[in-house]
Amino acid sequence: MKNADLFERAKMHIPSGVNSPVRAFRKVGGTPRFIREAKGPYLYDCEGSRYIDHVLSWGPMILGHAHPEVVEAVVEQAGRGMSFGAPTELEILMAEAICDAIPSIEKVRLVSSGTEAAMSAIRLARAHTGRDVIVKFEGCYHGHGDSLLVKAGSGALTFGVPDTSGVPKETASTTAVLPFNDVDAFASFMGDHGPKVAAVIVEPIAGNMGVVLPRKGFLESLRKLTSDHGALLVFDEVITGFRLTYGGYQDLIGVRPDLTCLGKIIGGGMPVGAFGGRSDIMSMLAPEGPVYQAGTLSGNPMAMAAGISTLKILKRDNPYGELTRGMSTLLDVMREAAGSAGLPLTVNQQGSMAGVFFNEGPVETFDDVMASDARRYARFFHLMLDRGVYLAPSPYEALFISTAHTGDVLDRATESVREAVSMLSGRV
Ligand code: HOZ
Repeated sequence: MKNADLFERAKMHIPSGVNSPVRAFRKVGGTPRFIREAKGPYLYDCEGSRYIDHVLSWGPMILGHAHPEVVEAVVEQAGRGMSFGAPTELEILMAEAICDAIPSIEKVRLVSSGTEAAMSAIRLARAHTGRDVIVKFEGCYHGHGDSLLVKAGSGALTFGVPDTSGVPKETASTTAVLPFNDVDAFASFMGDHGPKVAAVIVEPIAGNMGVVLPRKGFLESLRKLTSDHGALLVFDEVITGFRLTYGGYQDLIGVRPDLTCLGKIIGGGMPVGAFGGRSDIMSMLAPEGPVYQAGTLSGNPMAMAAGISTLKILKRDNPYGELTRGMSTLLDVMREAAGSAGLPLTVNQQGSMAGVFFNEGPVETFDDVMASDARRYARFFHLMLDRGVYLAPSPYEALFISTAHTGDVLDRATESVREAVSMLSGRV
């Protein structure tokens, strides 16, 4: 079976042949790989080619693919039933684990995706404050809910349609978009419109325009000014939750949001999302309160089994130091190779996630990201793919590693980076 044949067949009945736009490879060119299976650090496509996977399902597979303990938990649960549409103890275990790990979350509701989590958090914030305006930041992505798909990152940015069609003007007009990392712009906006703002939502580390770290004081200012103006602060930790520490990035920096969105790692690879925070706010959710939110598959037992076992392993093994060291090894080689080739390269790293930009740094804003050379990234992507390393097929996504990326695997990925970067400069 060929990737190209499957792609043609997929296009017959699936728009563009994919169920999420970035997968179509349009920003990098070429044929998407159709994955047959994955194990540890590797993906295997339908042609039998093996790739070291640095996408890791866009973040969730922090333990690598098909981790035996996670698989065992899922298989066991499958034997007991896959969906009940009724409460389970597993949901309580998950909620307890989240609330224990992230102190700002006093109560949490489980949903099926990060999109749902962000959409619901926004609805809750509007109800709680009785206000309509949402503030988001350029290049941050919070799923594809209508209010949040304005100047968004990820696929929306990859395909240059950050303002999607199909969203009513009235809805888009209640979302204000400000530059990420610009405290003055935020302070001035809040000075003018603060009393109308229901919530400010932010990825505390932007992970959907590559990886862009918050400048010192940025998140602290969001916290202070939202409190001053009676607006809620929502951290979208769908990517960062449990990726950088056992808990949220918020715990590393000591900024406590009112609401937090989670997803990815807490589902261990299964479709999951969660939003939680202050008890007085969360209590406004139906049936206790007037804010309706529901889902047949919310808290699904299979997803809970995968997520709980993933969290258990992360808590037990505390692999975060090792993950950071692995990523640093890879990136050091990347910087060194670019340096000796005289290639402009900026790498933003936080623990086991990173953004790779082909331009002079620093890359701290959306404009800096847009100034990076997307065509050079596409070339880099293919040079790496040819060497059996799978990176995100877009310059506006993150690079991840898992606990399975060690020893030989890391050596091979590192060697591939060295070769690919040198070839980019035309020296080999
Ligand atoms: N929004 C995801 C990355 N940040 C892409 C999901 C996918 O294409 O699978």
